[in-house]
Amino acid sequence: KIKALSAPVGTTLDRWIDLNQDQFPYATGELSRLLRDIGLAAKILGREINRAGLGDITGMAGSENVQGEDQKMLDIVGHIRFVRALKMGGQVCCIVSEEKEELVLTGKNDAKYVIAMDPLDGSSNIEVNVPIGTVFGIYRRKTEIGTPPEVAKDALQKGVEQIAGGYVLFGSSTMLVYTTGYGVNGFTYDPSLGEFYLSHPKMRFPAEGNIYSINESHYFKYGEAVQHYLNHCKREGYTARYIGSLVADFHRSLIKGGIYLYPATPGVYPDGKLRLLYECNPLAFIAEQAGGLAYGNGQRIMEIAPVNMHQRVPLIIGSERMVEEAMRFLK
Ligand code: AHM
Ligand code: MG
Repeated sequence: KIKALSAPVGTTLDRWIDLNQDQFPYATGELSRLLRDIGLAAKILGREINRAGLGDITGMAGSENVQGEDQKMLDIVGHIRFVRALKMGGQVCCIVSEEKEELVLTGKNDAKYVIAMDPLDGSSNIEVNVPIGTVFGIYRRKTEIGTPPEVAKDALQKGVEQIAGGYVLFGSSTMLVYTTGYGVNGFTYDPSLGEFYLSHPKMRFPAEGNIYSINESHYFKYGEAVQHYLNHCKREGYTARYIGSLVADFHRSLIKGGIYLYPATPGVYPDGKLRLLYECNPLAFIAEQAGGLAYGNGQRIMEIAPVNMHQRVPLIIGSERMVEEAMRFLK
């Protein structure tokens, strides 16, 4: 296995990608270009988000997405910005997006890669100025290059097939955190220079942690096992933190040590709320690369075989010890 790259803090994202490129002797540069396209789309979307309160884009768009939820205008803006950047970049043949029921075909049938993404997650937080994020997972296409991509073969791949996974956190600063399977690195955006800089090299979950993150208002809807676990968290004196923005809640766990749970709520979300392909899998990839764990339905998230592009799965993700402890209650 190729060793995780080390580069000094302050290296630009572009330079980092070039250095990484040298690590893959047989790579032809397409993945590097794709990562750059994502960096560019993140900058463009970040600009819209930063001035969101000024335009009339924080409200409802009047339409519903696949899951029947109201779409915020910024959700759609995020989708459009990413699709445009990815189409122009030409490295992906298709896109699975939370905002589109069908597979988005880019028309680039010669492209090698498939991307699954939630262009703007946590959108209920937009109008209250709370962190939101983009989540993405990248796969190699399984159909032959030059042919039209297919849902079953290209979109419905297991998380273990990801060759890159990451998120952009639009918080008090904008960060891009991603892995290509050789550790996790975080880049912070400097708006005055228009560049992402390596700020968090080789990110690792602290092995321990004492922060638990869950929507506890559903306590009586969760099964007994989850209730026992939550009682345990309180008895142990763990700290509760819940932003309601998956990327932000995950990022805090990654930095401070902690666990995030979105269990099933029978009657409301019988399979949990979060989507396997473009919310759980990319974060699971990052979690495992950073020494953490990610489970759903007692199974490693990345080993679940998807049957539907928008399927949901209960999620338990975070620091190793905390996830193991929760799993003991939930088995
Ligand atoms: P979204 O994709 O519609 O934005 O929903 C996903 C979000 C996650 O960011 C967050 O963790 C979760 O929904 C919060 O759900 P709830 O409000 O039920 O606690
Ligand atoms: Mg989402």
